[in-house]
Amino acid sequence: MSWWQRLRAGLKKTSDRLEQAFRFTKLDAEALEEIEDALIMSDMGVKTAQSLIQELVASKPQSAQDAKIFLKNKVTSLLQPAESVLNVCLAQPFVILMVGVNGAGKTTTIAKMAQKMKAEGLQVGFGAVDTFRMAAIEQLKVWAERTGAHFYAKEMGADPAGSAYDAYQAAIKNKDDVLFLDTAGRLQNKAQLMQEIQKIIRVIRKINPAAPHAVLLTLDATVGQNALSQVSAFKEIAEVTGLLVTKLDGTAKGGILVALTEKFHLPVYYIGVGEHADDLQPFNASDYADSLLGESDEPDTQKC
Ligand SMILES: Nc1nc2c(ncn2[C@@H]2O[C@H](COP(=O)(O)OP(=O)(O)OP(=O)(O)O)[C@@H](O)[C@H]2O)c(=O)[nH]1
Ligand SMILES: [Mg+2]
Repeated sequence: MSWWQRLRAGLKKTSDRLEQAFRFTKLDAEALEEIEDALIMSDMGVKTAQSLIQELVASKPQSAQDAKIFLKNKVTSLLQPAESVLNVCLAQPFVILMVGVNGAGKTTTIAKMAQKMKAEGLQVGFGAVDTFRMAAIEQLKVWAERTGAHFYAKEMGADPAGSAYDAYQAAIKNKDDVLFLDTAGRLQNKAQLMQEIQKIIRVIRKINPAAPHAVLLTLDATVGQNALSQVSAFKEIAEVTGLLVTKLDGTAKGGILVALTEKFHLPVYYIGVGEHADDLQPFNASDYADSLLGESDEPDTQKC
């Protein structure tokens, strides 16, 4: 399956529901209720769904197709502020601190982003800051070997902030263009682990007060509305500069990106629809709205 097909397949539950809701002959109360239900069930949030319905009514669509196009354009404009390119040329090395809850997809997303950066000719380094689990260090090491990234790690159990510091020093010495710091997954309600992120930031700022140049929060889209509380919690302890949203090929309902953008106005740099490198793609508001609403055409611009 192409990247687009995987995204379509992932969001099928939502797009099927919306397609069904748009099979009305008259935009009456029943039809509006069905569209509203489909929007709410997509995880975009009740308030957003209700205001979209109000705007839809006010636009006085002449046909179901009209109504669908109106909604597609609205969803695109709600998502537009999130469309953004991560410019890693602003510093060398450009330090990216990866944060997120357990299993969100941080480590694999690092590997996928690194693969893209390597293809652009950038030199990449990985710092193993998740020192709690041997398997985490090993996993990152394997990805470093596969992607040709430099790998920086201390022994298991080492202080995470100290590991980050050493990785940064080594990346400077090796003239890496980008340094990813892979932190351990942490529940947003575990205060001590959350504070550790602040310590990591404090320590690497001793090398450069502008670092980290990006703090990227990886979110598993299948958690739905819980993603909102994850962003709130991580934003409280670190200045999250952008989002990476994974697993949109799974049981995600997709509307969560609308809710996230409305609430936090953070860039969404990449979305993930699978486990391979090509399954991570830059976020495009219009293509995404198309797949959410079940438009059948593959976008003109090939994604891979
Ligand atoms: N289907 C699917 N699986 C994904 C995607 N991104 C990551 N995964 C899978 O999710 C699982 C967890 O990914 P990791 O990268 O290890 O997650 P992590 O956030 O580093 O996890 P911890 O280090 O334990 O906190 C792996 O099996 C990945 O292959 C995606 O976009 N789609
Ligand atoms: Mg990991």
